Amino acid sequence: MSDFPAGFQFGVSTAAYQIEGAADEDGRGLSIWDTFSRTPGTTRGGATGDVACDHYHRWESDLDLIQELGATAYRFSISWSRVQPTGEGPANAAGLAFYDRLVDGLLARGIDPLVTLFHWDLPQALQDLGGWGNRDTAMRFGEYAELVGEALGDRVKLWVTLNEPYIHLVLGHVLGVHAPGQQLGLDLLPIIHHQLLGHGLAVSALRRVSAAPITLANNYSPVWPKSDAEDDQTSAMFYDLVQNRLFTDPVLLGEYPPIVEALTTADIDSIVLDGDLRVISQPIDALGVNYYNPSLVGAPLPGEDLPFHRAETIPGYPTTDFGWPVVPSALRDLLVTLRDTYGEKLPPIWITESGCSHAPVDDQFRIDYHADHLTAVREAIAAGVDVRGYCAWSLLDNFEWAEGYDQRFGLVHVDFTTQERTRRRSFDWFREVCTSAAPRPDL
Ligand code: GCO
Repeated sequence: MSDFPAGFQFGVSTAAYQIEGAADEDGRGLSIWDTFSRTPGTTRGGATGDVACDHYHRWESDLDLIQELGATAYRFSISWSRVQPTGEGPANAAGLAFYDRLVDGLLARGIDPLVTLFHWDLPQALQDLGGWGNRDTAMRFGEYAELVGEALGDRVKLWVTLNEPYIHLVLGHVLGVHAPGQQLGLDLLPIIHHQLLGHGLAVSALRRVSAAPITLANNYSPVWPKSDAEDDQTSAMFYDLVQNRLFTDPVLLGEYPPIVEALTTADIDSIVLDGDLRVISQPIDALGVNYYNPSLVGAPLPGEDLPFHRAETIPGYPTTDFGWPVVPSALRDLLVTLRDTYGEKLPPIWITESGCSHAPVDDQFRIDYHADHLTAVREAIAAGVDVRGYCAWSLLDNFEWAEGYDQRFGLVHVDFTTQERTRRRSFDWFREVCTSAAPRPDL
C-alpha cells in the first residue's frame, strides 16, 4: 500500500445515530430516527439507537482505538438534535460541548476530524413541520451549519454537508423503510431539492465562518444493464441518472438531469426557485464518494408496478453478510466515470465510505474487501483520477438502521450486551496499511 501518493489519507467513518446512544442525555432533542426506530415493526428485532455503541460515554477509548489504528482521518457525524433540540434556535451548550471535546480529542491524537452535518437524523420537530418536504428545513440547515461552523470551524479539516441524500430520499421517502417512513410515490422533488438547497446554504454559511474545505458524500453504484434489449438499456439509463446523477449534476453542473421531470407531479418552477441552482452549485473542494456495489438493472416485467427499473441479483461474485456482491473493479470504473463525466468540474475525490458486513472476528473476508478496493482506488489514481483519501466503513459494529445490530461492518467487533470492543483481524491489517502510508508532505 506504500505506492499511494504521499499524503493520501487512510481513515474510518461512523455516524452519530449509529454509534452514540445517550439518546435522552444532556438536552438532546428527538430525531426522526428515535421516533421511527421506537415504532414497532420498523427495525429488525425492534432495535433502536438508544444505546448503540454507547460512544457518547466511551468516546475517549474509541478515539484511542483510532489512534492505535494509525488512521489520520476520522469521519463522524453530528447529531443535529443534540446541538439544536428542536432544529432551530440557539445551541444547546452541552450537546455542542460533546463535539468540541471529540474534535480536540482527535487533534490531540494526530487525527483529522472530518465532520458530517447530516447523516439522516433530522430533528423530529422539523419533521413535524414537513421535514425536507418543507423549504424552511433547508434554511434551518444553513443556520445549524453556521452554528456548528462557528464552534468547530477553526479545527475541522473537512466538512461533509449531507450524507447520501439519495438513500435518504429512497429508503426514507419512497420505500418508507427508513425514517421518516414516508411513501411519497412520485412526488419527490421537494425532498430532493430542499436537501440540495440545504447543502448549498450550508456551504454559504460554512464559508463565512470556517476556512476548512467542504464536500458532500454521495453514494454511487455503477449500473449494469441486464441485457442488450432496448427496454433493459433504457431502464438502466434512467436508473443511472437517478442513482448517480440526481444529487451530483446540480452540485457540479448547476442543473438537474432530465429525469427530474418524471419525479414530480408538481410544476418544477414552483419548487426550484430562481437562484436556487446557483446556491446549490457554488464550488466545493472535494466530492465524497460512498461505494458498496454496482447495480444490475432491467426493465420491469409486464404487469409489475415498478417505476422505471427492476433491480436484479448480481451472480458470480462473493457476497457480504448483507448479500451485497463484492465487485472492487466497479469502484475503479466509477471513479474513472466520474472524471470522464464531470471533467474540470470534478473536485478531488475522497472515498468517504466503503466496507462490508461480515461478522467473524477472524475476518479475512473484510481484509480482502478493503485490500481489493484500495487496489481499485490505486488503479483509478494511476488512470489520472485525483483521490485524496479512503475511509473504511466502519470503525465499530453499529446500528445498521432498519437491519438493527445484525449487519456488522466494524474493524472492531462490539458485544452489544457488554459493550466490549474486540479488534478484528482486519483492524491489525488496516493498521499495517495506515502505518506504512507515506506521510503528508507537510509533516
Ligand atoms: C450510508 C451509510 C451508513 C451505512 C453503510 C452500510 O451512508 O449508507 O452512511 O450509515 O451504515 O452504508 O449500509
